[in-house]
Amino acid sequence: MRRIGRRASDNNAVPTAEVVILQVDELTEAASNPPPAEPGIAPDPAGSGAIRAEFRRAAATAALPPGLLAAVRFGPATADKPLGKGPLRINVALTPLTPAVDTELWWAAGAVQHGSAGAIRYAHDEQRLIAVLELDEREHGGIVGAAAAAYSQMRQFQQQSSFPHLLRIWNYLDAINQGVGDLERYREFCVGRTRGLGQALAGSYPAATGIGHQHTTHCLQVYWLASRSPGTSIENPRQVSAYRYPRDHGPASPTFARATLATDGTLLISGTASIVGHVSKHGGDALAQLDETLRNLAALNERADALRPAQSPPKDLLKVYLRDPTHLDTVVGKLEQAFPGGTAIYLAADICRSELLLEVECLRLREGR
Ligand code: 3EB
Repeated sequence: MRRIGRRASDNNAVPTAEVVILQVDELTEAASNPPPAEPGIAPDPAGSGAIRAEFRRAAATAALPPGLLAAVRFGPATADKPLGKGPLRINVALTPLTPAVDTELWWAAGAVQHGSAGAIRYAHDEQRLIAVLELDEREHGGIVGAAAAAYSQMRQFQQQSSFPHLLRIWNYLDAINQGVGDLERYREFCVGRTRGLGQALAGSYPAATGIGHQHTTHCLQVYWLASRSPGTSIENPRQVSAYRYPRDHGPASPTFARATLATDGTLLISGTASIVGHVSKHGGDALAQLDETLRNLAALNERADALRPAQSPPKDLLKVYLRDPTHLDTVVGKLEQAFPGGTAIYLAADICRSELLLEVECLRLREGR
């Protein structure tokens, strides 16, 4: 992955070899069965192979439409996770706060294949791969061991993958603020993540989210989007890069970039909060935190705009993580104002620093829909 912004002194250890993934039970899904034209849905209008995603309500997708790479549903876990048929299904154990949308659909570019490798389940098309890894902390001696195992497995999988370039990672864990000082579970997660990654990705981190469940699952869930072609990491001029946070924020820095710009012009913005420099701002004031967060998002969009040609108006898919659901009304109006034409999923969730009340991530699509 190329980098923009602050310089990294670390080695770039990203594997670039095109090697076939070890596939346990790869199956080809009906390439000859193109998705039907639905109102408002054009699975790949220009045949461009660009990233295409949308938010929907699960009730409306009880039977998922064909042509999907993956479906990420937010809410209580459903019974079965069928393997080897249909899109990759991921369930994230966070409660949606509005009835409007609760499912993130990723459309496929071309034929979909899927399989598993160890605990990793994945699906890929001709351009990209989405994979998920869910580990029970109790089988790894806690969050440090689970994070180390997850990231070690991801690293090995990605190093052999035909889609070696990580664009985006989502991390969800229990009780993220439990524990004091360096024993806070988020900081322990960071220690395990660094242990599992080693020098892989150093200097070319992808965008990420790190968020806490509000009830016990015992599960560390990591899912990621990877590509055949490298993205460009983008940093925020208003913020210290997370991987350069000073020691006060924990023994191991968070290993993510503020955003990744994919080769198709899609911008994947990390979980973004009210942090300026490396310091949390506006403790206790949700509205002020939202304003600061919006300034951080605007700075990232501005950086990305300078790197790619003007295109059709963007489509923004936002996830808003709220520690306290009573802040919902305050946040919705302001966010809709800041992202006219955007779609948001609001989720009850804990944020990685206890003073932060909210976090917002954004997928800025450029396919003019
Ligand atoms: C921050 O800016 C807020 O640990 O992967 C945002 C996105 C945050 C990703 C991660 C953490 C992570 O430091 C927290």
